[in-house]
Amino acid sequence: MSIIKKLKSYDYKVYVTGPFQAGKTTLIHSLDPKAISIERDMKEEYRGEKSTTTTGFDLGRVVWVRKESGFMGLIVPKDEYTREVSEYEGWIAKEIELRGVPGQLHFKFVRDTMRSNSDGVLMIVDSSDPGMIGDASAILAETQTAFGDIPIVSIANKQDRHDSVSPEDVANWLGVSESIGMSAQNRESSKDALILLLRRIEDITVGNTEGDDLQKVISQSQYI
Ligand SMILES: Nc1nc2c(ncn2[C@@H]2O[C@H](COP(=O)(O)OP(=O)(O)OP(=O)(O)O)[C@@H](O)[C@H]2O)c(=O)[nH]1
Ligand SMILES: [Mg+2]
Repeated sequence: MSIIKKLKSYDYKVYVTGPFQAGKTTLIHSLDPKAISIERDMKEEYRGEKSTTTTGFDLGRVVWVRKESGFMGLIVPKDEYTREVSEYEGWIAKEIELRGVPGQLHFKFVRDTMRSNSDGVLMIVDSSDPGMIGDASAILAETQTAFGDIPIVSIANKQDRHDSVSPEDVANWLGVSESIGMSAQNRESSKDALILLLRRIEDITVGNTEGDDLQKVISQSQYI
């Protein structure tokens, strides 16, 4: 094991990117309620809402626990896992660092700084906000160029909104082959999206180049 591996406090680092107000911070807090975020109140409304926007980063820690490697498993917040570790004796446990970045284009320098040692990417897009297609494409291109060939899973977020388009339409917006429907406000769907990425990461680690058909994995896999 290299010195860097020994110093790392996680097994996999997931970089969460995407355009302004897509749902990156919401996703990370859904998965880890104790996540920390450096953000500020927005000065003006965006699409009728005055929310917060990330100016620094989000940092969440979760553990992916499975009884066997082929299972989907559970995503447990790190502090909860630490408290209840005896319940998971004999399970496979992988520590995951979730690193969210700002979506505003001018914070590119922050996105660049946060990338090191990432193992996979969740690219979050608001399926109800076609006005952000240009920024989403720019951030996707920036991400693909910077990372080379680590797994990037595209997420069509806010599927709960009546004005959202389908995940297939979001994939077409981005020019990618697939996109996964999700609502970051719903913990279960956030968890499924993260697990799909983690399975892609593990496929590469163990040399399975076929990858998963994402929607098929959700419907067929045993949970724990
Ligand atoms: N309806 C709905 N609203 C969501 C969802 N996810 C996030 N939101 C809302 O969208 C707004 C932006 O969410 P954030 O998580 O702050 O988005 P972000 O991508 O971190 O935004 P920046 O930090 O500005 O790049 C907030 O008002 C959230 O409550 C979702 O799945 N459904
Ligand atoms: Mg944010």
